[in-house]
Amino acid sequence: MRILKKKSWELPESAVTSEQDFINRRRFLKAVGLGSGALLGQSIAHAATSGFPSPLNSAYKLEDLEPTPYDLIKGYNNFYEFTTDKGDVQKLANQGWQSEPWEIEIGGLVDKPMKLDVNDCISKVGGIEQRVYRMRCVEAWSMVIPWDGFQLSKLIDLVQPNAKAKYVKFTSFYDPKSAPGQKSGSIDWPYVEGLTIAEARNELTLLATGIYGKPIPNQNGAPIRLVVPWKYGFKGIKSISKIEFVSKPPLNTWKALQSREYGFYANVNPEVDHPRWSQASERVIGSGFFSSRKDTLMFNGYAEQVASLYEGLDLRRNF
Ligand SMILES: Nc1nc2c(c(=O)[nH]1)N[C@H]1C(S)=C(S)[C@@H](COP(=O)(O)O)O[C@H]1N2
Ligand SMILES: [Mo]
Repeated sequence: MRILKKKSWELPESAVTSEQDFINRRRFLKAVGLGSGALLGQSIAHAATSGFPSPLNSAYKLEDLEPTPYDLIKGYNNFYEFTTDKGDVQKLANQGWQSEPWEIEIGGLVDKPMKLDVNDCISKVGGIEQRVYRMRCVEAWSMVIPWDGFQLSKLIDLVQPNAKAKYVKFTSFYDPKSAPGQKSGSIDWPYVEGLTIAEARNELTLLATGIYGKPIPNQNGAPIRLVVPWKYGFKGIKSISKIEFVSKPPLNTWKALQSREYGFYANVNPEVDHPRWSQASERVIGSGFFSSRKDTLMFNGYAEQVASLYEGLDLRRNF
């Protein structure tokens, strides 16, 4: 990753490891007797174990959609702290990086700052629930993921932001010794993301601690990651160690990398193309040998819940 001729975030979608390459490679490894467990030699890490099994919240079920197979959700990942190769994240995130125990610090412009273990955090907010959400990456592929987690608004109520708090800044871990991608100079680590307070309080906004009813795998952002299903996937910051309430919009990692292509809002919008590819449709991961495409929905299908947040905002300029 160090001496890329083209920086990876500048690659067109077609140049990124395709899902089919990934599936073919897995098939090959299976055929030669290296199933996932053997291949990874991994002792399964147990991130935040609190609250399982979690009850399904049937208000967020997505009747019309089949969840993406678990193997694809945990085997096809973007997690640049480890590698830019989607098929290798699973291996590299399970070779010595510790997602347990995990402390999370919540502070900034709040009346009740706190620093606590992630499992204590889960108990304080009253446990977790399961919700099935669409997930749409800015690279124009999508999945359907059954998350376990809790509504971020519950945590906001606990820490009580004051009147000056207008945005929420999220920061991932920094551990270049066990996260090889962080040795690279191309990204200014740690990974940072941000939301407006209203976005953070929206009913859809989750802090996820599980997938498919099990603690979230390292490669998906153990032990706790953000899920904002109406935004492109890069807003869903993984492995959060700090949450701060601030007065100015935080400069998020992808915007810092390439502000012409990636903005602060990053709302899924089929009418506003990426400068180098169309956002009108998406490749459905796991939809068979010739992954089918489907039309991308405004706000990824969540307009009813979030459109009011952006009334009067020019979505073309505020991408
Ligand atoms: N810390 C961190 N969070 C991150 C990323 C990353 O590289 N580092 N990649 C983002 C991108 S581009 C996507 S599409 C999603 C992928 O999540 P998944 O691997 O669980 O599907 O995580 C997002 N969160
Ligand atoms: Mo993404």
